[in-house]
Amino acid sequence: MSSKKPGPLPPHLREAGRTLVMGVVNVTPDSFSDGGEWFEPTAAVAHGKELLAAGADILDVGGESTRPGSARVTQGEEIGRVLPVITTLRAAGATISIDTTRAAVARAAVAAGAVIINDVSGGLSDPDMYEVAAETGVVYCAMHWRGPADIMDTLTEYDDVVTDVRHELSERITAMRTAGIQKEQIVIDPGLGFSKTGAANWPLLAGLDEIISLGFPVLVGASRKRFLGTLLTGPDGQPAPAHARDGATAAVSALAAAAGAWCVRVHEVTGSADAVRVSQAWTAAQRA
Ligand code: PMM
Repeated sequence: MSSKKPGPLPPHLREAGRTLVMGVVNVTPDSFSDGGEWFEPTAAVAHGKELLAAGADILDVGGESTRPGSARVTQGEEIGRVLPVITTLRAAGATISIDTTRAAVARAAVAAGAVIINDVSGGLSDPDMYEVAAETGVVYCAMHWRGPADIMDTLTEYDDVVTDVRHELSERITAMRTAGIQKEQIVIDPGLGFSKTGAANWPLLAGLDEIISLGFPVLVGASRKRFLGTLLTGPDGQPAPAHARDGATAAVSALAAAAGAWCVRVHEVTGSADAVRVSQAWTAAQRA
C-alpha cells in the first residue's frame, strides 16, 4: 500500500488506501508500446474511456513520444494533439495527468482540467516548467532523466544505479523546492528505461524502498518496456513484443505496490488494477 499521498489530488484518490493505477493514453503516431493505435482524438478518447472502465484511477495523456531515438514534435502540434482529448475525458469525469516536458503544454493542459503534470525530464527540459508547477499548484511528477530521447541510450553509466538515481532525484527535489513547488505537490519516479541499460532496471525496482526513502510518493512506469521484452525472450531468441509484456507488467505492479509505490503507470489496466488489489489484501492481512 502506498504510504505517501500528494496533497492536491481529489479526495477519492488521496484516500484510496492502495497503489493507484494510471492508464496511458498516447496521442502519438510512434510510441514504442502502442504507437499510432490511438492517434486520432476520437480513438484516444474511446481508449481513455475503456481504461477508466477497466479501473484506471488516472489517465496520463501524452502527445509526444519518448521512445529512444524519436524526434521532437512542435509545441503547437503537441498541444493540438492533447487538448481535445483532455477536455473530453475531463468532461467524462476522468482525473487527468499531462505527460509533457514542455511548460506551455503543461499550462494549457492544466487550464483544460489536468491535475497532474507528468514530466519525464524532471524539469530539466524546459526552464519554465517549475514555474508552471509552482503557479498552478497541481501534482508534479519529476522522473529521473539525463537527456532527450535521441541521446538517452548513450547516458547509461552509473557507479551504483540506485544510489546515483536517488542522488540525482534529490537534486531535482532541491531545485523544485527552491522554485516554489510545495512538498505536497511532488511525486518522483526512477525513470525505468530512460538512460538505463536493460539490466539496470532490475536493481532500481529491487531498490524501490531507497527511492521511497526520499520521502515522496513514487510512480513506477515499467509497462511494456524493453527490459520486460528481454526477460521474456522466446525460444527463437527474440524478445517478447510489446503487447506480450502485459502479464510481466502486472507482476511488476503487484511487487511495486507491495514495496510501497504510490502509483503504477500502465498501458493495460485490468491486470494491474487486479494486481494492486491483491497486494493491498496481502499487505492488510500481514498487518492484521
Ligand atoms: N515512461 C514513458 C512515458 N512517460 N512517465 C513516467 N512518469 N514514468 C515513465 O516511466 C514513463 C512516463 C514511456 O512509455 P510510453 O512511450 O509507452 O508512454
